Amino acid sequence: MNFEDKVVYQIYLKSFYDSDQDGLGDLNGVIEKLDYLDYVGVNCLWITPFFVSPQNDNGYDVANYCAIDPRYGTMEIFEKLVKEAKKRNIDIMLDMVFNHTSTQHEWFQKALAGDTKYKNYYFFKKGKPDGTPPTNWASKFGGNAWQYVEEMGEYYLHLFDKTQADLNWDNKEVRDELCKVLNFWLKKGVYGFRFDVVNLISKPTIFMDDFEGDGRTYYTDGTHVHEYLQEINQRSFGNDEHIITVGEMSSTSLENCVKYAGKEDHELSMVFNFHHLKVDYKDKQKWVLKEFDFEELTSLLHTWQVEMENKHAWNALFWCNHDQPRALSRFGDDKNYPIESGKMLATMLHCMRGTPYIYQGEEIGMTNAYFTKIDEYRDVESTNYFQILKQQGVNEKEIYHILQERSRDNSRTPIQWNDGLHAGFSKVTPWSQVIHNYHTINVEASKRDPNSILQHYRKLIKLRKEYKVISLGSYKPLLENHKQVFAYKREYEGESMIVINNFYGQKTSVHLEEGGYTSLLSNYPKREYQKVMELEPYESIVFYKK
Ligand code: TEU
Repeated sequence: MNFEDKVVYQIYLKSFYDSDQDGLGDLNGVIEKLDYLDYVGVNCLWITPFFVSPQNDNGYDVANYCAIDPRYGTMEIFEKLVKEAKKRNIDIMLDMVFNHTSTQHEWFQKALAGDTKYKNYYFFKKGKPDGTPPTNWASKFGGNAWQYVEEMGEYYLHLFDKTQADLNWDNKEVRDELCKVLNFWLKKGVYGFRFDVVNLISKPTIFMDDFEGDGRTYYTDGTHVHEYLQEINQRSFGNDEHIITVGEMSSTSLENCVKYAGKEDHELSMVFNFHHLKVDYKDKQKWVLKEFDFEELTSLLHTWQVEMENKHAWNALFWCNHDQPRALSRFGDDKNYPIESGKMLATMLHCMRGTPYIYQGEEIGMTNAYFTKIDEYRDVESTNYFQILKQQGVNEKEIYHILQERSRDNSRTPIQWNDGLHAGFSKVTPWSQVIHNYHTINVEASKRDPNSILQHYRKLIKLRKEYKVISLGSYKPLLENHKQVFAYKREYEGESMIVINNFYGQKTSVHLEEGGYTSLLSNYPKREYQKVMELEPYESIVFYKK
């Protein structure tokens, strides 16, 4: 295994850096910023999809897996990126969206034209006798998950947007095609893959209505999913132990993740699960707000840490991605304690057992966008839900409040490189508005300030490289019943580390075990280890002893 010492940086390409002044980030923009990424200290980049796509879901609707969307660059530029990154010991990880294709994909177009071979690549079904869709399943972006095709008199399945048709993995020809895609990119020197919603690929043989939920119990962690992952592993990335793979697992279970990311199971290197990011969903519903439940958050994190370790499986650690609001605005305090809470969230995550992922902008303390007008929102999910919530009778003020907390656009705004025009992202108006706070929150300012969140991330990454206990140590929950502190202990061959994090803007105290520890990192002036410690708002300390 080689992924314990990795720190992955996620690039949401469209908003990273615009090198050709069209308002969209691009691959050449990544090349231009490689020195910055090297300065941050990361050694792997996950780049969100830049393949040919109509961009109805910002590239998660792929029309050609082996060609680059000209808006993002060319194959030559991509090859240059791989080479230039390698020079800085940075690997490239691609985002494979294999649960569905765009309806613009040649396969789907041929299916529409009546070619049976390609119809079998997807799920085309007759409606119920009364003409309604084959099942009552809901699309994740709102509405029914089946789209009617008039000319065919049939529906096709789309768990996401209606322009994202689900692929039929039970068809071996589909798996053959997808393995070809993986091998194509491996030959280009790619060293990793993130697989989009990959636990949704095994659909049932009989499609039935779901009277209790939105249909997910029928296709999540489906019957053949482990078998299919083992197969693609064997036929592509599994032949090189250096390749890192991470599966995005939607509404998954611990039991399944232990297999997806198990050392002996030959499926994937690690998994993203989202349970810890639903602790502020009321009754598990994304569009209903509630304060985050600290007890639920900490007990979930502890349980997954402990159980994954017990079963020799590996975690992907993350707070943020392009689908989640900014963690600083969500679990920290972006108004009163932005620096303290930003650093606390970073420390807490980076010292746990697993591979940490940094989402672009997180390292400089970027906040939610807090857009106030619907035409500032770009995401299909947000614009759909704006209407859906209206139809449900929610008043407009409340809808905006919900979007400001939950919209995926919150984390998709351009990176704030400096305090110049369009935050230095582009010289022309960007596709999504720059957040107004870029005058103070930006990369240049963070580089200058020795006390910035960015400098704290750099220290954390450095510590991971220096202290094996961070990358390889065992994990033990501490202070489990504390109402505002999340703490744990890591141990490895005689080294121990204690990490204490106050999650709130109020002071508190903790009782610790016998001493002998020294402080490695803190977000307040350095502190001595004591058995009883008073913690400042959002204080976070890493103690170490050998
Ligand atoms: O996301 C999968 C997913 O289920 C969510 O995180 C999704 O954004 C959420 O349910 C909406 O509330 C992945 C990609 O990361 C996302 O950007 C794509 O839109 C989606 O798959 C479809 O490919």
